[in-house]
Amino acid sequence: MVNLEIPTDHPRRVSLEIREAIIAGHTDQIVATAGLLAHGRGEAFDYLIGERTTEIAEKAIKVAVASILLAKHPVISVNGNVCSLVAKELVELSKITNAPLEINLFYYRKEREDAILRALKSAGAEKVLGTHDRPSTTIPELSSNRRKVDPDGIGAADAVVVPLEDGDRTEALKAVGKTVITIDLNPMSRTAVYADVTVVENIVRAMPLMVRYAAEMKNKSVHELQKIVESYSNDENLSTSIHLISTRLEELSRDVRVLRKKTKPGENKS
Ligand code: PTJ
Repeated sequence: MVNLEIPTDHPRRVSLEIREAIIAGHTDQIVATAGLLAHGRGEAFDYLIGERTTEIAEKAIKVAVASILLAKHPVISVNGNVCSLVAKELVELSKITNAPLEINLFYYRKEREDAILRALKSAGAEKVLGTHDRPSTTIPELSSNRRKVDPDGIGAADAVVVPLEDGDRTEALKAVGKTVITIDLNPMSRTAVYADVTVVENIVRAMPLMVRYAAEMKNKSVHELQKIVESYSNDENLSTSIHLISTRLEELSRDVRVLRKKTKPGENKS
């Protein structure tokens, strides 16, 4: 539900629409108040990468999908921001890759869990793990609410997709031997640097591409998928992403006039 009427020719239309989706998610109790701040941080990094899917992000997306397809028991962790922005795509990716969805919240409130469950169900999810009526186990070395996980989900997973994640949990998941795949616009966040695969991209653009590649790559052999994963270095991916930001800033610092260039709504403004 969008409260603000955004003119179709507004140069920042797409960004404003995403913001409205987060605000609506907050009104509906899906998004934590801190999730609004997390979104603002993401917006700032999206500006720095130029609000587009970079080549390096698309490569990381393919590696992320290959890692999910190779896993014996992959799980997709869902928080409030992710649910409010890409519920439909989460369900699609879960179905294509047989990776169950598990609600796992940093700022846990039962009302939020219920709202997220409703949103996922209305987006087509049949089964959702991590709800309060399910058994739970704990991830050692983690003190936040997120230490509670579903024994049939993250508890048993060999690979976990944790988009828009806080660093402590990523480190704890790594410490118990799980492969961690994340989507995070900040290539310097702790999650980004501790994960095995970091897609430096807005989740709004990343998830539809992950769904598309999952459908395309699902029938690849294990050998082909392994080749994709083995040729990848997450450190290189992060270095290139940071370099891309610094190059872009350097170019803009030489000529800011390009920032005044007229663009169509949703196109890179710079
Ligand atoms: O719903 P909850 O209770 O589990 O809480 C969720 C939030 C997001 C509030 C919680 O996990 C949190 O505080 O996360 P952080 O530590 O702020 O990390 C969120 C990361 O996601 C930051 O590095 C942001 O730059 C990044 N981010 C924000 N919006 C997007 C994003 N990355 C990709 N796409 C976005 N749209």
